[in-house]
Amino acid sequence: MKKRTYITLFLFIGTFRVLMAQFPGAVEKRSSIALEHGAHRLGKRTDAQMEMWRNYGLGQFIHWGLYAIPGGHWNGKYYAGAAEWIRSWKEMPKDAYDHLYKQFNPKQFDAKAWAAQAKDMGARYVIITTKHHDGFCLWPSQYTDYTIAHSPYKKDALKEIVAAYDAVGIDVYLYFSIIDWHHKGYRSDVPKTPEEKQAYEDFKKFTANQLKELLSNYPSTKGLWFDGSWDKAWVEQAAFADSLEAELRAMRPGLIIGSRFRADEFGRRHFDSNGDLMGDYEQGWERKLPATIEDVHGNDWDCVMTVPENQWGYHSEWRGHVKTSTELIEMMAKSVSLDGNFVLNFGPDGQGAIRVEETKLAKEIGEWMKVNHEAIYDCGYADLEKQDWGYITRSRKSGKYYLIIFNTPVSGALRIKVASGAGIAKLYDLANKTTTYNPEEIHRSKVEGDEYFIYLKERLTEPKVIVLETNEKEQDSDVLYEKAKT
Ligand code: FHN
Repeated sequence: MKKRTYITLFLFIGTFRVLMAQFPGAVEKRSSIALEHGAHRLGKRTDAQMEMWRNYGLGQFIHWGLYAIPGGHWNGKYYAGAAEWIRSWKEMPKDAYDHLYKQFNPKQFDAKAWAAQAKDMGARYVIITTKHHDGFCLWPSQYTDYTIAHSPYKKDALKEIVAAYDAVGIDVYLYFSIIDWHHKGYRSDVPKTPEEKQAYEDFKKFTANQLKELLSNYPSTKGLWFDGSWDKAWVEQAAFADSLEAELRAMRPGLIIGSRFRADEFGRRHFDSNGDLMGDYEQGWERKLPATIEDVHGNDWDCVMTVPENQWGYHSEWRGHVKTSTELIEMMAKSVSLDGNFVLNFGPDGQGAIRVEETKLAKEIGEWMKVNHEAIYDCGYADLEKQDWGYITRSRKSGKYYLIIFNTPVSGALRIKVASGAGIAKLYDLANKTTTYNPEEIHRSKVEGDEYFIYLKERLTEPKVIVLETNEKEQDSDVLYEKAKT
């Protein structure tokens, strides 16, 4: 390449990068090809239902099914994998697992107690496993006998759960696994023989029927949370899954479905072959968090998190690191500061009881939320420079900023850079609004006009929130929403 060509290319890339940096949410397109089964919408959904989802902040995940009975052990042996996967362990006879439903009789199951605990924790939505990979249905599906109706419990546990959470004002989302180890037609690999192909067609019909059944049996549910859609066989079903998704959306206007349901015609999942998100929010943040706002590409997203390292269903013996409530609160604050929701998983045992460790965490998170929920609910990305002491969120409704502090700086001073020319109007503790930080305590930096140092009154022993109101002109929520979009 000639020197001039190099310079032109260099300048072009430079200009492009500068533009991209100004619009961190913009997705760098890999290509622009005509897709029949790619994303059907560009950018965020802006309807009321989705806005409600975006503003939840905190959710609860529940994994509950037959795997809760062995609880990660079989014949006295410890299973080192995730408890809900025990059926796939060589030590666990498949047949033995498939008969566990005959023992499913959770005497301590109390949906109202679960809902009350979730409410106390501050959760605003719940995702409940209606059917995990084992294929066992927590509702009396008319399309299989492998359901709770055929267990000694007999009753529709899902109905009890939906009613209990509805009653306390927590929105319900239904988890549904595309993997179904129990269904004869289910395949993980692409079916090859005509018999296999026919069997897989039956499985697809069964899947569609069950999903429609769930939506009509539980009309108050707000969305579907899909899982297990990575199988090669399913990835090939772009056209089928796309039309099924359209049917489900038509059945329930406003229904929320994440990016883990279907692939495009080239097998791309989550993001289609043009780099656009398929579904209403990104569902790829499992047991991990984005580092910066650029990582979320301007999309809605949720982070689903386990308490131990990788256990979703009940495992009677947790090994490895078990997260503390402060760690979980920090993950929640980080999620909201990057425009996402944080969803914490619970795995009730075979009797339907929520384990002591989870109950303790729910209580501690709830105590923090009672004081500080304003910094989490209806909040999102603040568009202020990230600081080492913690996270900044901003209310999409009031425009207030929340400084969620996890580490007291050695100097005792929190650095904050407000929007250019905004200036600080009010600064006070969220826990005690009378604890204000008056102007003498704010030493405006001489170096840069909009940078402040806020001197904390004490070293923190637990995360605390300071509310910051600036002199920015009042903006209506639409404008704020646009800003948060990045
Ligand atoms: O295999 C499952 C796992 O058991 C669990 O249900 C999680 C929850 O998001 N999803 C799958 C792994 O990605």
